[in-house]
Amino acid sequence: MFKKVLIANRGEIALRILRACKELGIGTVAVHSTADEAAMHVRLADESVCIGPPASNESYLNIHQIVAACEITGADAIHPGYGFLSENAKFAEILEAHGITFIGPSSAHIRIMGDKIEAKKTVKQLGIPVVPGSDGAVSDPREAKRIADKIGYPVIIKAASGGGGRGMKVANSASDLAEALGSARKEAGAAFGDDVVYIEKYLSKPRHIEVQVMGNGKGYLGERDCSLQRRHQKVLEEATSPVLDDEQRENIGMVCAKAIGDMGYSGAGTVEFLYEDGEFYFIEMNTRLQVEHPVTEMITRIDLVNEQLHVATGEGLSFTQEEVSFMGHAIECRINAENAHTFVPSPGCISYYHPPGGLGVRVDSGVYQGYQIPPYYDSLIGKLIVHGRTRPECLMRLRRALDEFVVDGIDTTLPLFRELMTEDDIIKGDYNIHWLEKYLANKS
Ligand code: MV4
Repeated sequence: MFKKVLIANRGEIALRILRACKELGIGTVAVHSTADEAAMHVRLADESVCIGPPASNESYLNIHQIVAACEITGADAIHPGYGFLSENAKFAEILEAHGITFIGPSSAHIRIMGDKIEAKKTVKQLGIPVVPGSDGAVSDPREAKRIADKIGYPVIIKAASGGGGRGMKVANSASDLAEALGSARKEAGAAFGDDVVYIEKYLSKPRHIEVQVMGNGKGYLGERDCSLQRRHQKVLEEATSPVLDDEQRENIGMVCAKAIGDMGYSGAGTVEFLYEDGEFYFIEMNTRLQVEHPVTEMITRIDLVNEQLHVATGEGLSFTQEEVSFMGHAIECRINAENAHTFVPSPGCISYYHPPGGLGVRVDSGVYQGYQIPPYYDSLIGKLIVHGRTRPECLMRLRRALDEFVVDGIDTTLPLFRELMTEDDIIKGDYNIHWLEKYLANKS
């Protein structure tokens, strides 16, 4: 096992990784910006290194500073968490060249999945069902029309370097198509420095369901339903999906596990699908540990970060697929330092903090009473994850935990979740990717 791991992240995920390292007796190195001197991840780590000023570009994204911190402290591996450098193929490549283990897949796999056209081609060949569309890049409006006529309208145009919803355009008919193509290319060029786009059939009311894969083609850990989102930011995630049965779960899980095995993929990964009318359609693959991984941990009782560490040393997974079972139901609420109605960020001092506890309740957070939330980073300050034997029991417990949770001094999204717990569609699990935005629009 590694002797010392450097955690190239901050906030709740840095704590999550620290905890897994401590349980394995691995030494920990925190890195931090000058704005994060009082952050919990710095306090809990065995050692810490200041890597730069508040701006992420100069600190948490500063590859040279992070590699230097690694060499100074003698850490033998880096866990990137999510966001920041977690899906940066160049970073993984530089670590490979320095003989530092990147706790994640190879730089080659990160690069393939970062190109949405390559990703789709790759997984399609390996038997994963994809959204019908162009086989590759499309730049000529006449070719676009030929493809759209074949797959049928509406169609969606997406950036090959995109993801997270930027640079997407929907065309409802042939008369919209040329303009949608032009504006998608222009937006993609401006946002990503790459104007390559592709075309897909537009699915109008899908759910977003993602499959957790792990390691070496032997592990799939079920799915998460992440359909409740606002502006491409997930708000609440649950496992298992309220709309899948055991047979569907096993089928899509096996297809994904086999594909990543054939690919020689190593580490944690998420295969993202849109799900509509009983069918799965691949859209993207994430090559990192995700924010919402705890719901999978709660229903499988498997520590995903521990497994990542074991896979990264070459030891492999601690479980076989036969040992994996899905028990009960878990829901995660993302607690952001934001106004629950306007979603305006709310940095500042947490004057009082009381997290909930009790059976089936988990809070992953890096904050504490008296902590000053800096304005420079993502507004996620914690996650409330609740487990129950059934979905109704989970909801009942979540309502109770939300009532116990007190965060004073700043605005948080907690009031939104308390509201959602009384909504019929949420209670029934009857929602798609558009549900939350429609709900919020109707309220105001
Ligand atoms: C789509 C789609 C409908 N049809 N693709 C948005 C983010 C990007 N990762 C993929 N996205 C979508 N792709 C087809 N062919 C609708 C979305 C989409 C979406 C997907 C997942 C979660 C939330 C979403 C919100 C709006 C649009």
